[in-house]
Amino acid sequence: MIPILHHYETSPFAELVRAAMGLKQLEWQSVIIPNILPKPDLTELTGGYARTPVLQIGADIYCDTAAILHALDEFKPTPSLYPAPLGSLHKVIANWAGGVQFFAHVGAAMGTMPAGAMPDSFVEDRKGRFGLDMAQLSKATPHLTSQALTAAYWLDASLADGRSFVGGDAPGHADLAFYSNTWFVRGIPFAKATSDAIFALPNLAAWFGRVKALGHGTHSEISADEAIAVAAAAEPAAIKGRIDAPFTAGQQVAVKTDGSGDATPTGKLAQLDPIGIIILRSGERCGNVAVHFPRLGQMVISA
Ligand SMILES: N[C@@H](CCC(=O)N[C@@H](CS)C(=O)NCC(=O)O)C(=O)O
Repeated sequence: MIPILHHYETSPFAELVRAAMGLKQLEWQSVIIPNILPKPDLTELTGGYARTPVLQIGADIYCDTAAILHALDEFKPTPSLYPAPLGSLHKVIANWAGGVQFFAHVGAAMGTMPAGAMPDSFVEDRKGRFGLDMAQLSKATPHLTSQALTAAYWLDASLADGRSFVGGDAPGHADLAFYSNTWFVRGIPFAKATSDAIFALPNLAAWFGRVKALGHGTHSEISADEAIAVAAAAEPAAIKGRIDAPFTAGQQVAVKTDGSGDATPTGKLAQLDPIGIIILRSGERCGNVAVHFPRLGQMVISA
């Protein structure tokens, strides 16, 4: 089974997963999805989750980079995305980089863009779904820039002892999470001043080059219809985890992403433990699928 990534080029979280494909030298298939709602082909698979990216392995659908990286590590265990000595601490660092620091980097970069630089449809989508207000964002830009630069300074200082990656000799999830934030800032020409300040840090700049050199593995493009047909022809993999009380196996639940107003996927609960959440559901076109979420950042509600 070849992993299928549903993504679009400019998404930093998608870049994180593409770099994970590179770290593991994986062969994968790419489905380019819209960067705004509606996303009918994606939500056919997820049941409503509409963020970017989503990974598909047969009839198993992984929402959020935390669930995606865990899945890729099971799919091809070596080299690990959680190498020693940090191990699971990679997840802690990546959670910070992908949370408050993600908003600092994206806000700092997007706040520099003049009115009209982004399509109205994009601005409206982000306003409706995430409360993005471009006027307020541009006022917050100096503050957000200071937050991003502080993270850059910390990273540069950590690398000053000569280590190649955040945790030592081997790259892992934490590297990919820091990398995707700085990659986004670097890709926005209006944010050149911030990007220049970040990349003036010599240890960080050299580290960025090492992470970028991991590449993206090898991929080919397929259509959303083809990806849905792959799910329809497959059955979800056997469940390995347990269900933590007070929930019970088979219970109908909804999984709501913190801070998201997007549609909430519902299905029969198949796993709920610190490794993650799995619901079983079916779609008209995709048939039976298992939809996976990380445990952190998702609220499970009896439906
Ligand atoms: N916690 C999620 C965050 C994903 C996320 O917020 N992605 C952004 C794009 S980088 C997004 O979904 N934007 C709205 C969209 O693509 O429709 C993860 O780690 O995957």
